[in-house]
Amino acid sequence: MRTPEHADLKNLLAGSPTNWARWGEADEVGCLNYLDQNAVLRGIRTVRQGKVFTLQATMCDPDGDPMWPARRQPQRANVQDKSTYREGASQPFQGGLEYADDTIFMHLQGTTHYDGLGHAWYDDTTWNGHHADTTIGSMTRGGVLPIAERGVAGRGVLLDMARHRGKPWLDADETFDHEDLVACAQQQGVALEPGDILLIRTGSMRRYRHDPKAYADKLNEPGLTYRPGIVEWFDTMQVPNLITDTIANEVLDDPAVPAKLPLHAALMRNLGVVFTELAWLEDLAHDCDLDRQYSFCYIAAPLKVVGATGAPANPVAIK
Ligand code: UVW
Repeated sequence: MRTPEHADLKNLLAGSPTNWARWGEADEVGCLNYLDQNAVLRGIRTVRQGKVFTLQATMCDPDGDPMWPARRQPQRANVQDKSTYREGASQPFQGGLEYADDTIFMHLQGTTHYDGLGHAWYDDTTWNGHHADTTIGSMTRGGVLPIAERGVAGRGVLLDMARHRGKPWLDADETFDHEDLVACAQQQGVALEPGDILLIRTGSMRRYRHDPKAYADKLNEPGLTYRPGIVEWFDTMQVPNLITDTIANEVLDDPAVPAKLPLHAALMRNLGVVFTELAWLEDLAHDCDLDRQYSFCYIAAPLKVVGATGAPANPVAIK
């Protein structure tokens, strides 16, 4: 039973911009279309120092990995190693070479990952107007494969909201909006340009590694929140890809907003902004704080998993 204050996303987002059909009815990569050859070269032109940062969070950490509660921790296991040779279950190759192998069981969204544009929907309709039945069993529209095949490259800009607010990490339910992002960029001395890939650091990964139990006990991450004008801002800025160090790229619960995860609806489903979640931004952010270079060449591609709603990635930032 819905309470009277519960607003349907359909009502909340009535009149909000969409990019459906903008790049054709068959499009499955949305705002990645902004990353044309000139945009890639614009990213490459930011490289001045030769510093490389990898942005995937370590996975299968003995202390656990941050995870949406409905998802299980990844489980990696050796299926062959020195012990299987000792037990006689494996035989060395002729000449004596032996090897180790392992398997993993994981949610494809169980570490730093890209989501396909059909990953989240409302009103039975996904990105570009496809029926939500296209998600059943295997994604026949808006899966992660088209993103994986295209790849993502361009000018990335880090907005370090935690440092901007003078904290090691934002509080569990702390929110910010597009105006805060602009203020953060100004304080950092970086000019945001249309087509920039946005990386937003809340410090949540650091907070998780500091105390995983406290983090999981009160799971409400900080993050972007829905405010009038925010969708228009993303649209005007032509943001192709939003990357954060949180599970959902937006605050999980904002009492001032009468619907959950409205930015999945407004940005991913309606505008076609590609989401990357659970990124490790700590090393990059520390370096940006030291050298004050907050723009870089960002390059990423998720794994090419046919039919998947999302897939892991280890993005790279080069300064
Ligand atoms: C949900 O928010 C449900 O999933 P994700 O964090 O992968 O977008």
